[in-house]
Amino acid sequence: MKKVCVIGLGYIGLPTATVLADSGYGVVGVDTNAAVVARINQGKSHIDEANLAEKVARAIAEGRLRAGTLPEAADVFIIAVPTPFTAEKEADLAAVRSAAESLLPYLQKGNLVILESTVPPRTTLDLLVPILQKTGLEMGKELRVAFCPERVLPGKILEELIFNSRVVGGIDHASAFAAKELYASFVKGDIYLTDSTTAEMTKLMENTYRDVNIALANEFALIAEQSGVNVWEAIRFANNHPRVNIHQPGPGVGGHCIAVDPWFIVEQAGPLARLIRTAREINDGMPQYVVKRVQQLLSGVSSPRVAVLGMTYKANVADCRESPALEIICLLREKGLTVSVCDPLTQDAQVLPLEEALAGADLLLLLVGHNDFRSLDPAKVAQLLRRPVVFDTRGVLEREPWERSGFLLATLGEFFPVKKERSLNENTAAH
Ligand code: SAJ
Repeated sequence: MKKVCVIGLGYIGLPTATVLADSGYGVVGVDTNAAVVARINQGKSHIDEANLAEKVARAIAEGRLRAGTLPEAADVFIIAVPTPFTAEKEADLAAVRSAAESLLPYLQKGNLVILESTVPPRTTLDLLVPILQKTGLEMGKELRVAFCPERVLPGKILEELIFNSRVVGGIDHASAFAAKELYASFVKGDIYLTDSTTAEMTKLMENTYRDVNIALANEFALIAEQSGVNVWEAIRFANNHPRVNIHQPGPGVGGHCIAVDPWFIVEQAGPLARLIRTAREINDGMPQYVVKRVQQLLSGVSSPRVAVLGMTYKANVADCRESPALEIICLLREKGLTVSVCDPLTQDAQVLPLEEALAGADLLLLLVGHNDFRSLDPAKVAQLLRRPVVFDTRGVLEREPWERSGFLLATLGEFFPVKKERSLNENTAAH
C-alpha cells in the first residue's frame, strides 16, 4: 500500500486526503492549524461539505487516515495550501513556499511531489523546483514533480474529485506519468498529460473564462436596465442558441477562486490582459452598483432598515469567503443604513432568524439565491416588513406572486421605471 502525505487540509486537501484513503492509500494529512489536526483525528471535519464528515470519521476509525502538524516520509506528497492574493492583486505564495520547505527532511529518491494549489504560470518550475533541489536529488529523474489543478465545485467536491477529468502537468514525462498513476487510482474522468506550466495556465484559464462571462452577464444586466429589457428572459432565450452560454448576472463574484485566479494572469501578462482585468473590475464594481440601487429604492425613507437575504458567496453553500454580500452589508452600514441579515446556511454571529431579520424593514434585499429564499411566502413577508419592497439581485423571485401581495419587486437587470418608485413612496406615506 502506498503512503501519501497531503499538506494543507482545507476545502481541497481534506476531501483529497479522504478520497485517497478510500482508494487504498495510507494517508497522513498535515496542517499547521493544530486545532484542525485535533478535530480530524477525532474523526470530525471542519469543512462543511456534503458527505465529507462521515468519510473522515470512517477513514480515521479504520486507521487509513491520520492528521499531524508535521509531514512524514511517504511515497507521494501533495501540496494543497491556500494561494490568496495581496492588496496589490499579486499571488501570495508564502504557504506554497513553506509547505515545500517543510517536505525537505522527508523526501527520498523515487518520491513524487504534486502541487495542487492554484498558482501563477511557471510557479512549479521557478519556485517549487528550486526549493526541492535543496535535497540534492535530481529533479525528474530521482524526484518526480508535477502540477495538478483541482476543478471541483464546492458542494459537490467528493463527487467531482472522482468524476471530473484532470490535467496533470509534469516537469518531465516521468513526473507526469507518475502523477497520472496516482490519480488513475481514484479518478474516473479522463486524465490529460502535459507540462507543469501548461497545467497551471489551464486552471487559470478555466476560472478566468467564467469570470469574464459573468462580467459579460453583469454588463448585459446594466444595459438591460437602461433599455427596458428583462435580462434574465433575454439570457434564457439567447442560451437556446446551440452555441451560446451567457452566464447569470449577480451582485458580485465571490469565493476564493473566480475572484482571485484571473489576477494571477494579469500579474504575469500585465498590459496584454486588458479584457481579463476589465472583467474583474466590472465584477468587483457590482456591490457598489447594488448599493446605489438600494439607495434609490429607499429615497425619501427616514432611518431606513434593510433586511438582507443571504451572506454566503453563492447559493446553497455555507461558505462566506470573499462573499460580495459581506461587502454590500458593510457598504450599506457605512452609509448609515440599519442592516439585518438572514442566511439559513451559515452560523455567523450576525445572522438572525427570518422573522426577526425582516421585522420592520423598509427593503428586502436578496443577495444569494438559496433554495429557502425561492420558496418564501410573499404574503407572510409583507406582514413583517414596514414597506413592501424587494430588490432581487439573483433573478430568482417570481414576479406575479410578489406583486399580487402588494410588493414593488425590483430585479437587477430589469427595467425599473423611476415613476413607480415615486408612487410607492407616496403610498408608503399613507402606509
Ligand atoms: N456567479 C455569478 N454568475 C454565474 C456564476 C457564478 O455571479 O453565472 C458568482 C457566484 O455567485 C459566486 C462566484 O461567481 O459568487 C463564483 O461561483 P462559481 O459558481 O464560479 O463557483 P466556485 O468559485 O465555487 O468554483 C469555481 C469553479 N470553476 C468553474 O466553474 C470554471 C470550480 O470548478 C473550480 O474548481 C473552483 O472555482 C476553484 O476551486 O477554482
